[in-house]
Amino acid sequence: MSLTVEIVATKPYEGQKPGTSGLRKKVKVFTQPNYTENFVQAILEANGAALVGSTLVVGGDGRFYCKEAAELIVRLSAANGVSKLLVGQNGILSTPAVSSLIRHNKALGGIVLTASHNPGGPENDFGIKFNCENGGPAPDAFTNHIYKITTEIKEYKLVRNLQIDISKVGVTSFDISGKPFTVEVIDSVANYVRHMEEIFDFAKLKDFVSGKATGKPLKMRIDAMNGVTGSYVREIFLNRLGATESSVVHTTPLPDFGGLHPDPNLTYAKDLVDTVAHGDYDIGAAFDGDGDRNMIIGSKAFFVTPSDSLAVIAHYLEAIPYFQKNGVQGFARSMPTASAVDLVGRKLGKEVFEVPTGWKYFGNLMDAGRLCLCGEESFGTGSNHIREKDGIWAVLAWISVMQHTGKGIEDILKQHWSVYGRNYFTRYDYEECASDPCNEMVSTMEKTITAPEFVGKSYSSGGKTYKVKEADNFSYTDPVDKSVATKQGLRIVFEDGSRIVVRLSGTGSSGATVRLYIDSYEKENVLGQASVMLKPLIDIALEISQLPKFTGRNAPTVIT
Ligand code: VG1
Ligand code: CO
Repeated sequence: MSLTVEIVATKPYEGQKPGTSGLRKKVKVFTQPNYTENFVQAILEANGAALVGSTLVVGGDGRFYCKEAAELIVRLSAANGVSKLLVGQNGILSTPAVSSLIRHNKALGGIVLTASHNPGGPENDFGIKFNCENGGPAPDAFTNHIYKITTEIKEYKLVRNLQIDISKVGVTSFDISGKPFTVEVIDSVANYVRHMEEIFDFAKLKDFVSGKATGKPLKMRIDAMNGVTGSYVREIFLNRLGATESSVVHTTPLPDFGGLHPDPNLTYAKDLVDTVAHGDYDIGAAFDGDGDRNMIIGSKAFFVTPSDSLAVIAHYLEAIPYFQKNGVQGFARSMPTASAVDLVGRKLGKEVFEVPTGWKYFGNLMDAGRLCLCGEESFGTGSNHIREKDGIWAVLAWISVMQHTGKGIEDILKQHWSVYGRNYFTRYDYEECASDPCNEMVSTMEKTITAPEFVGKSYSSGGKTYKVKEADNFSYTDPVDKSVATKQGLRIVFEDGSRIVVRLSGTGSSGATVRLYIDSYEKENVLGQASVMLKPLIDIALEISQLPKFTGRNAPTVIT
């Protein structure tokens, strides 16, 4: 039976502007009549003529409304001339898995249903983002185009009667007004697991994890935080690497993440941190809702900052077969990320890039063959095996480093610092503040720090004095396509290389979140406590930004 395309009249909704990584709003916003339809239609149209006859990947982190949204995308795609959809079973695919699938299938792109680390459930957040044919998040020019379409949209196209059961793996073909349309529901984990097996030496890792090689099994606690990684974690760590059942927790993806806030940091992954602090573990790890972030802790919950994690992996890339085979190109980090990886890059004679916050800025450099490893301070680490950060990949990289060195995590870090010195780093997040005062704070601070007399000024606190070397609102010119991103965060750099960075989050669903990043390098004094070492600079940052006055907050919501 041939199905027909229906044209449905609609009106624009305000505010469908993608942020750092897609559009994120409350579920109640997405479920308004035509809201999701409008945005998906805009994504499809933004692909222009390439959409007709294309293949797209669809999947998400399993949060509330994912399945309904995936089914809706099937009906909209069918009506807009897409020829094939690869849909994760039950709508489930991690963000790195989507990126991998797009690349393996040479798809035009993928629609990812996630609000990442934001809480899920009917009262919380949903999100949609588009990844392009390189597998990476759509660049600014593309998301601006999507946004423009949402402001002018008058109709969307739908095949209303198309019925599809995405709970069963299999291929279904349809006839849409005489044109073929295929939906292939795929196993959510199979392709990704194969990809990881190509990158790492699973046989070696299995002997290490199971204890066959060392005489004692690796004691792990891998916490999927009820997010999408649960299914991947079980297959990889239990079935392939032979870890024991008790090594993995919270491995059932739940629509509300079981009430957890699936953000792998010291505040929201408290259960992991407490358990590893009091128990007998060699490594603890957690991921966010969509599986692209990771937190790594060592025995006794020894915390590895994401900036250090990146630098250590860079130093030991030869422990990973993928890099032995493909070679090591340059490294990169987002601007607020501490510059530990730069030191490794310098030593190895590699290019090192500093890009704005958001994984989309790494893609061009990877596509141009100039970048193979990158990271963000926000618990993002990844390589050019895909075009997204990849939480499970990072844990496999760390286990490879442990296997390669025969050392524990704390020792690996201490040795690294003894060679390179240490970048002390902390981030303060002030979540859900009122928007207007935060915008005012940023514009006031921008005026202060870009005034000519600001450079050369000295600030003192806690017996330390810092002299301003330069200050700006970070802007970035992509070395490959020369596109420019402006206003990417206020940055004060002091003479000794220490930095204060302030920016507003682009991933929240309401209000404003202020992020304050503090970074200070020490060549010799590498065994201090970050909170103590950075206290003077934090006080100076609060003074210059007048953050307590503008936000009314005396303490951050999250400290990393
Ligand atoms: C945050 C992080 C940023 C990350 C982005 C998406 O953005 O700071 O580093 O790329 O989230 O990650 P913002 O604008 O809120 O600071 V995810 O795992 O939420 O897709
Ligand atoms: Co994420």
